[in-house]
Amino acid sequence: RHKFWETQPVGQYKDVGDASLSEGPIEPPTPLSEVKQEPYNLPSAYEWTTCDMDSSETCDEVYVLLKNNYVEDDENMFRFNYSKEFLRWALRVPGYYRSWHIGVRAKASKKLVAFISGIPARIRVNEDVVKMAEINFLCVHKKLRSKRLAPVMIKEVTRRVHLENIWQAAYTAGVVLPTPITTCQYWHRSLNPKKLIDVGFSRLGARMTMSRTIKLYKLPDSPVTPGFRKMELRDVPAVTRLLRNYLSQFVVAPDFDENDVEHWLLPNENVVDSFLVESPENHEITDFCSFYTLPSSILGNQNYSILKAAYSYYNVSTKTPLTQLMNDVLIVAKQKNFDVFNALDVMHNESFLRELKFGPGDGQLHYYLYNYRIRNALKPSGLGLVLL
Ligand code: MYA
Ligand code: JJ1
Repeated sequence: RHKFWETQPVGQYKDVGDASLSEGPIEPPTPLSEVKQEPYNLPSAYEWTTCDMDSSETCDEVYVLLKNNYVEDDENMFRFNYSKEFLRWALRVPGYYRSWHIGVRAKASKKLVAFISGIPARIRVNEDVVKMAEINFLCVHKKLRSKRLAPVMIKEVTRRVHLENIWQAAYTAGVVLPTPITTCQYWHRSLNPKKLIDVGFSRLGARMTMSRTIKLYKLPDSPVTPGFRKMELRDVPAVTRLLRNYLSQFVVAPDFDENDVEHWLLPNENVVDSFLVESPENHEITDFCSFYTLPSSILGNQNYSILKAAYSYYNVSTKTPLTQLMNDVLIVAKQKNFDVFNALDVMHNESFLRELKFGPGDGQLHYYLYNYRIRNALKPSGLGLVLL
């Protein structure tokens, strides 16, 4: 059934529930001298290119490829439209390897027709912190689909990750592959219900009018928690402590240090927004919340071309109830003109989704590890990792 994935060191369907298999790497690292030195072969009309994301021209080519060919919903009404600034942020991370930003060009025209990326990360699985690659933005131009290009790209990124002496990876996909560590549900909170209904993102509920719907989703004008403010550079040490302590309870989570927190969580305009609660009494940082900006193109609507979506990222509450914290972040997202706030049922998110009027979407997100087996089945609430 999976001619390619059956050959890879990933959890196979036949092994699900086999208690004799232990947690950890599926196969051992090979000596670096045995890693293939030359790139895999592409069909002769195509060539490999390393994408220099410092170059605004190359960044623009990746942006355009993804804008026109990346992930769509099951009815092809919306397509992710990651911004150039977002792609730079997602790919030029602390310690990144330029060689992991891999493109494929048509030899004749030099047009970019496919892309896959990896970035380095330390991911903790139970007690072990493992150096991994996070693989994302796998994309093949619509005109080149179903030609088995994706397996070649996956093998090539694997080779380049191996050359850096890294043997594990984490990735997510909307499709089922062998075999998810867990499957998460997308939830959506309407901020601009009229537009969402007009573009077909949501429907008017039974026995609901437009004006009742608008009233249902109304939010206060500004956050209500005393001491709620934007995160600043000086907060990095306190946020790192808060987040590390919080993430330690999940089975799978990133092992963030201060450099990672500065990169991933310091506010970056139109890319990532972060807020915290500083106690008005003792100036302690007690709570934290964040979201990233990922618009979608609206395919074939007369009135609107972009859906402005915020995605819940990392949130930590120790003093402010999580529901109140998330209500404040919904208020900020509404102020910033987002149409919808999205979240997965990871970490403690289930505790606020229904109360804050999120509804389940029609999409799921499957999480995977490459060359690492997890012993026990994982619920989404055991996952402390959000990939972009
Ligand atoms: S997930 C986002 C993926 N991108 C999209 O969905 C954008 C729109 N779609 C496309 O661009 C194409 O349809 C893609 C497939 C490129 C997805 N992950 O070339 P093919 C398998 C993994 O004929 P195409 C993200 O970015 C499929 O099961 N495998 O197909 C994370 C089949 O294999 P098998 C996938 O449709 C990516 C084979 O490919 C995916 O032209 C993580 C068919 O190839 C998918 N999303 O192209 C990648 N979709 O026969 C894995 C299909 O066995 C990383 N396939 O069923 C693994 C870790 C690597 C590093 C390891 C380091 C140590
Ligand atoms: O956004 C998604 N679904 C929306 C739109 C559906 C349009 C028709 N298919 C949705 N809307 C309902 C919202 C409603 C608001 C009021 C309360 C009730 C709910 O369900 C879905 C997620 O649900 N998104 C996708 O399908 C996009 C692809 C998801 C897989 C992503 C793969 C990521 C790649 C790895 O990096």
